Amino acid sequence: MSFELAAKIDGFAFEPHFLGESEARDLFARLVHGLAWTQPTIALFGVRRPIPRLEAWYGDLDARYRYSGIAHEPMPWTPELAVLRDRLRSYAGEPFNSVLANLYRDGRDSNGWHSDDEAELGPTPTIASLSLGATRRFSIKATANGERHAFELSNGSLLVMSGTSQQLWRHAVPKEPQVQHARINLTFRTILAP
Ligand SMILES: O=C(O)CCC(=O)C(=O)O
Ligand SMILES: [Mn+2]
Repeated sequence: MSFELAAKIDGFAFEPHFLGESEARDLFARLVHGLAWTQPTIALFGVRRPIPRLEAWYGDLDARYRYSGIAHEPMPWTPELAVLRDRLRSYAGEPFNSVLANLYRDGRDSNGWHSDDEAELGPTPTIASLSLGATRRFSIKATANGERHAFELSNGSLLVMSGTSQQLWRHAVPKEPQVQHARINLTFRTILAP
């Protein structure tokens, strides 16, 4: 989809060059080796399977979070993640206190249809999603009528989802078997106090 169209979907703001190419590439190289990646399993229709990507959860000590039946205890901020958090806090005007990092090792890794609608995020969460490495498609589908759009999330791009975006849309990162390189996505979130 074009950037013009992206700008018109309420609750989605796309900044293709939030980080410069080389800064984003350097950051990718440090995070791919520097974060404590795990591959949790989730139960789907009674079958436990590893998620089709790796993930790592960082944040303030009290920013606990459950999703897809997984309890996430945050690890303490790394220096790189803390710098990005501070930049994104001032850019988005949100007190982000955690980040879920996803590592898509290649185009066989993916993220299925979901909304980030957990109670801990409140009804209208702002989520800042920074992409590093390989470009991957981010598809959105309206819960009401199935209307679909897609963003190409390239190295250094930032997608900010806010307002009713999690209520009105589901999103996914589909498999793209032709993609041979890895991608890291950092979703900065604000976990509300229990
Ligand atoms: O990888 C992405 O762009 C999206 C990740 C995502 O939806 C999530 O972590 O909830
Ligand atoms: Mn999500």
